[in-house]
Parts: sequence; structure tokens; C-alpha cells
Amino acid sequence: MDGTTYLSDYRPYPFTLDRVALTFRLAPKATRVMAKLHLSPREAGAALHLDGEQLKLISIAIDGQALKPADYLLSDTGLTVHPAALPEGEFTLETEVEIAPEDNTALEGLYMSNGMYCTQNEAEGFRKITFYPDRPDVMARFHVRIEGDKPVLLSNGNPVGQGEGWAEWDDPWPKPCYLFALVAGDLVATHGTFTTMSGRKVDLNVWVRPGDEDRTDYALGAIQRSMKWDEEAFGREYDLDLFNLVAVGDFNMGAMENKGLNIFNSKLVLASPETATDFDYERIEGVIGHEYFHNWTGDRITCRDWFQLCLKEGLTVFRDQSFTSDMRLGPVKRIEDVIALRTRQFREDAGPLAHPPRPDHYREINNFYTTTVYEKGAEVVRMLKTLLGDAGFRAAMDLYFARHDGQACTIEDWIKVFEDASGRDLSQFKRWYTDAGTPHLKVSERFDGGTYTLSFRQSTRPTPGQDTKPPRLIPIAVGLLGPNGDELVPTQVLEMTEAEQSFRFEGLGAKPVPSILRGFSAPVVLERETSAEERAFLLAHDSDAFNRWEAGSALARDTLIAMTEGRDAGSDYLDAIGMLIGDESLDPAFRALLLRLPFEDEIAQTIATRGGVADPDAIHAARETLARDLAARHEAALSATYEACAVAGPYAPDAEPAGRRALRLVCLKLLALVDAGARAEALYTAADNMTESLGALSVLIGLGKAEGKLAAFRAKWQDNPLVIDKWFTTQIALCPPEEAAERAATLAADPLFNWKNPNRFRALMGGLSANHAGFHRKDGAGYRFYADWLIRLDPLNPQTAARLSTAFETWARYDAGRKEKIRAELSRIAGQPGLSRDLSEMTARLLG
Ligand code: 0A1
Ligand code: ZN
Repeated sequence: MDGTTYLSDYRPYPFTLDRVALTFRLAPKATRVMAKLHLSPREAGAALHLDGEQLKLISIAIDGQALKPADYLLSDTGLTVHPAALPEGEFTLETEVEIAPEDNTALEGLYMSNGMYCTQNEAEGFRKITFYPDRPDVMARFHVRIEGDKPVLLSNGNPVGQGEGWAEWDDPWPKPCYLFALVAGDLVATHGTFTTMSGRKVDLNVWVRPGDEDRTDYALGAIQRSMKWDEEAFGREYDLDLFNLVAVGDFNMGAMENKGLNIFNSKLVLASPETATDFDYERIEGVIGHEYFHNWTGDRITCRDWFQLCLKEGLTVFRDQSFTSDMRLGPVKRIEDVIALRTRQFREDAGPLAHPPRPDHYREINNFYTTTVYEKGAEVVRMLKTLLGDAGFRAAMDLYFARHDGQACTIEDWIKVFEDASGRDLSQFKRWYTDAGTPHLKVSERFDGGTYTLSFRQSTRPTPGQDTKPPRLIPIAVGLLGPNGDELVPTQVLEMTEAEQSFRFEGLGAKPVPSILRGFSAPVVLERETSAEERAFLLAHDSDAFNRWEAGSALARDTLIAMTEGRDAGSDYLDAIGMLIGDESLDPAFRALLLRLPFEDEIAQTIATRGGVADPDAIHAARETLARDLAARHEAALSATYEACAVAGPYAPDAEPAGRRALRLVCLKLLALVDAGARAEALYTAADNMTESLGALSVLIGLGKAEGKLAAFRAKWQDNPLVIDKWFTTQIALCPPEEAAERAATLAADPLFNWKNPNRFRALMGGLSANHAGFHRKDGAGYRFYADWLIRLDPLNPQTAARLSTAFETWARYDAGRKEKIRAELSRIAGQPGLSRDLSEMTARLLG
């Protein structure tokens, strides 16, 4: 494909760049950037190519001598200095360019957010700041001078001088330019400290806009907890005297791990009980951990090229998941992660955008910051830990840090570390990195004279560009239960390496009940004919919390699918779940997960995976009916649990009270189907925290009884953008499906719909696509509205437009009418003149 970059084309950069000095003279429409690069050739006769886009070149000199126009070539994508114009050994290249941060709506490079200057350079934003080898394998030490009329001027590393209108920063650690950051604004800091394991004191600052400083305490505490955890879990110590974190209102993604100067979407920093939900608090802690952990897995050891993105992202997600698991309830966190993996990554793997965690070609790298690279990448690391055991994994990680500190690495380097640390051959395991698609694992069993045999068959369907899939190494954690629910055979990890393979368990007195894929030991789809009776047995007895939840969730899923097909669904699910609602021996957070019915999108995915056609209306109706049946059948238990879970005393975002609130809100939602929302009305009035007010409001939205409250909510919070984002999302996501498209259109005309802000744009569009039956309304109104807005956003912010186009990735699941309508919208988008590279790559892939 035109403009495609291939992994196989990788060549090292022909120059080394040890030091860079940058001077920024800030002005919204005409910032000057002076760069001095200390270069030396690694091979004779090479031309010097520097990336650069949308830069106005003011001057260029080598070793202090201005270059003549014939010495270099300028294009839309960069600048190439002719070999004949280069000295033989080391030299300096100085450039001065002009850029306009205020006009930068793409939010990549140097841009402005509410009067504040900030940068976002991953993956390839630095080329919009200055001419530079914008690739992660070029690592240099940066010295930065910032001149500007803002009171706070920040960059990476340590401050080395400051005065009225200027500041200088020096970063002692070599880094690729994607980790460079600059922030200049009217900001206030919440200050703290951390003493590292070797006794060094580190200053911590959380920088926000004046007025937001009363919502920073939680973020500061999360930084301290992250620093401590990385020392304890991985022996990793922070390596600068200062750690700065800045909250920004306009940001395309969640947050960014720039060395010593993490930049965050404000929604992942600011929290108070009145404005943030329990879910927000958990995410804030997790993402702060994630960015902090990148200091070692991303910054100290980075990626050789962008194909290796999952080297830092999969590993760092694995690390942040482990952190949250230790800070909160491990089994609950694992279930939440698997739900997210299945709803987002399995869906990606099953559709036209499927790609391996390490892709081998792309047109626009920003399109590969995907759930496959991140979450599946984390699952692959988790499997390595399962295969090597805790001590083996830690030894391999120690070797990785010791061997590769200061380097830009590949997945091959990573695998080699694990091979060397364990003495194992991991060549087959590596397929998890190079092959796309979710393996399906078919299970059959036999019991014969005391021997129980489990047989597995693995297969992976073709994905775009990969027709055949050789078998992978799959770690399958299995335990066996006796007829009374006792654990007969404790968890053991079976290593499946063949397409078909059997494992035997000897000496059993009776046919056991298997608990397969405990802890979700591999990201696969398990296919096994399992009776409702057996699922209910596992739900009641499995000692593995994940599989216990899985049994309940599978029962609910099978029931819902039977209902959509008009088959008799039976009452197994309702019978089985009833006993657990009030079971005090189970964590409330775990019970909340058990009582949560599978999402409509998940049901659609399962139906399509089994070869059926998903009907969004039937799925919605079945889910509503099952919820009603559940509420009617277990009203007493739900009501008692609702009362019992009330949390007394002031709000705290910790796992324990958050779990109680979660269970309480699940009960509330079900009870609303029998009390017409009376409890929700009461809770909405009484609530003193956003978790409960939004929870109660959501229930009333679902009942169509929230209009007055929505208006009052808007009036109350109109000056708090993060809360207004929730107002947009919640009412579209949860309103009756037939209203969703019209409601979205009404909200798009609201003066608060500041669509150029990515959070606000996502709030509305994400709300619509989350309303499964509303987005997939038969007449195509949802699709049309969504496509119209992608077309409108693309010229301003292609990255966000392209990301949101993934809402269309599931088109193949539906009936011919819907399919055709989605494809027509995708073709309409693809046909827009001047469409961005980001969105045109996405539409081409989506259309297949
Ligand atoms: N490395 C960051 C994610 C990130 C990626 C790209 C961005 O802009 C294009 C911004 C952030 C992380 O994993 O947190
Ligand atoms: Zn990351």
C-alpha cells in the first residue's frame, strides 16, 4: 500500500546523536525553536535525513556555517542534507524554525490547551516541533531553555536555572524525542515527596489549573504508591530528583510517560468525592501507575521502532494491572480485566482490524495504539509469568533490566531474555507476538477406570493478511473438583503445544468436574459443551474466583442467547444466582460482578462467533426481560442486600467501600424494575458522592424518568468539564435505544458540546456507540449521525477521528441491511476529499 512502513525495512540510523540543546521562544502564533544537534556519522557517505512537518525553516547551519540552499533538500516530510555538505567526523547542526501552537488542533507536537502550552510527541509528534531524527532508536541527552511569559515553565529532567520569563532544564538520561515534553502555563502545584529505597528524596508535583488544586490529593498519593510498589515488586527505583505530573484539558489519549514530566488528560488526575466515581478513582490510580512504571519499561528501556510498541505497552499494562491487583482486590481486578479484554480485544481480533501484538506494517502508527498491542500484549506477558512461575519471572525481569538498560529493544531481545533466564526454547511462544486472532480451544473429556482425560483442539481463524495459523504454546491452568465440590486436583498448568493434545489425570475415584483455564490463564475462547447443572456446580464450589464468576457469567450468556433465539431458556441462571446475592462470605465487589448481566455487545460477539447473526433489538429485549425476571424472582434478597450495603461515614475511594457501593448500585438497577425507580429517586436525593448520584441518575435515565434531574445536573455542573462529560455520555448510553440517535443530535446542538475538545467529543460519540441497540438502530440513524461527526472532526483532529471509527469494526456480525448501511457510511467517509492518512487507513481496513 502506498506510504506503508514495513518492519522488514528497518535500518539503523546512520548517525549517532548524543546531545541536543533546544531553545523555545514561546508565542501562540509564532514560536521559535532553535535546535543544536551534536551528531557523528556511523557510516561514511550517508546523507543526513531529519524528519520535519509543518515547520517554517528560518535558518540552518553546520558547525556554525550557514548552509547554502544547494546543500540540502526540503520536503513536506523533512530535510535532507547532502553528504557532500557534511564534515567527516563529529559536527553540530543548528536549525531555527517557526511553528504556531495555537493553530495546532491535532494536539500532536506543541499545542495550546486553555492558554497553556503543552506537548504530545508519541509517536511522531516531535517532527512538528523541529527537524530531528524522529525515531525511538535515536537516544540523546536533552538540554532545554524555555522563554515565555508564563509563570511555570517545565521540561524533562532537573531544573538547572530560572529567571523572569525563562527556565532551563537538563535531562541526564538519554531518551528518544517522543519522550520530550514541555509545559508552560499558569499552573499551581500540589507538592509531596518520596524517599526511595536507597534513601534519596524525590520532590513530587501535581500541576493543575488554578481552581483545580482541591482535586489533586488522590493523584499525589497514587504517585507515591506507584513508586513504592515498583521498588517492592520489581526492584525499580526512581532516577531523578524531581517528578512532575501535569493535568491538561485537551488531550487525545489518557496520559503520556515523558521522562520526569508525565502529561495527563485531566480526567485521569482530578478527583473529589463529589465529582469522581469509584471507577474514576480506580482508573486514576491505575493510569498514574502505568505512566510511572513506564519510567523503566519505556523510558530507560525503550523500543527500537514502533513495531515493537507492545514491548513497552504490553509489559507496562501488565505491571499496572498487577499494581491495581495489589492495591485493591486481586480476583475482582482479574475479572474486570478479562471482561475488558473480551469486549474490546476479542472483538478487534474477530474483525477487519485484527493485527498481531507486534504488527509488521502500518500506514499511520497512531492507529496501532490498540487494545491488541496494550491488553493482549499484557496477557502475553502474563502467560510468560504463568509458564516461568513467580521466581522465574522475576529473575527474567531482573535480567531484562540489567541487560538492556539504556537501549532501544525488540521483541526478539525480550524473548531471548526469557529464554536465557529460564533455559527454555520460546520460539513457539513467540507466535503470540506475531500472529493475530484469538485461538479457540475445543475441549472434550473421558473418564475411564479412574483415569480422567482432557483433550484439547486449538484453532485460530484467518485474519487479514494471515491465512494459516500454526499451533501456539497455550498454558491451560486446570483444577479438578470432586462430586461434593472439594478440590481433588489443585491447579496445575498444562502446556499445550500441538494442534490436538490430551492430558491424563490418574487415580480418581469418580468422574471429576473440571475447572479449565483458571484465572483465564490464556487469552483464548473456550468451546465446551457444558451443562447448566455443571455451570451451577462450579458457580457454587469452584475455589478459583475467576472460574466461579465465569460459570455464572456463562450461564447468563447462554440464557440470553437462548432467549434471543426464542428457545426455552430455563431458570438455571435465576436459580443459581439467587443464593449468592446475600452471601456474606463473598466480597461485595465480586457479587456485583456476578449480578451484572453480560453487555449487549458481548452477546452479539458470542452469537457471531458461533456463526449466528446478531439482532441488536432481540438482544436488548432479552437482556431487559432477564433483568426483570431476576428482579421479580429475587426482590427480597436484592432489597436486603441493597440495605445491607449502605456505606456509613464519609466517602473513601478504597476497594472495600467501593465494592459495597458497586453491589448496591447493581441491586438498585434491578430493583428499579420492580419499584418503578423509588429507591433510585431516594438515593439520588440523599447521595453525597458522584458514584451514587450518577448511579442513581443512570437508573432513572434507563426508566425514562430523569429529564428534570438531567437539567438540574447540567445547571449544577456546567463549569466542571469532567462532570459535564459524564452528563453527555450517561444519558445517551443508557436511554431507551430508540431515542439514542435523536438525543445525540439534540446534545450535539447544546452549547456545551465543545466538539473540538477530545473528551467532550468522545463523551457524546462514545455514549452513542455504547448504546448497542441505539447505535445499531435498523434505519441507520445512529450510523449516519456518527459518520457525519467523524467527517467533521477529521480535518481538525485525525487521530481522534480514526480511533472512534473502530465503532464500525463489528459490521460483519449483523444482518444484510445493517451491514450495508455501515458499509455505505464507511464508503462515504472514505470518499471525503482530503481525508487524513489516519482515517483513510482505518476505513480501508474496515471495509476489508
Ligand atoms: N504511551 C502512552 C500512550 C499515548 C500514546 C500516544 C499518544 O498520542 C498519540 C498519547 C499517549 C501510554 O501508554 O500511556
Ligand atoms: Zn503506556
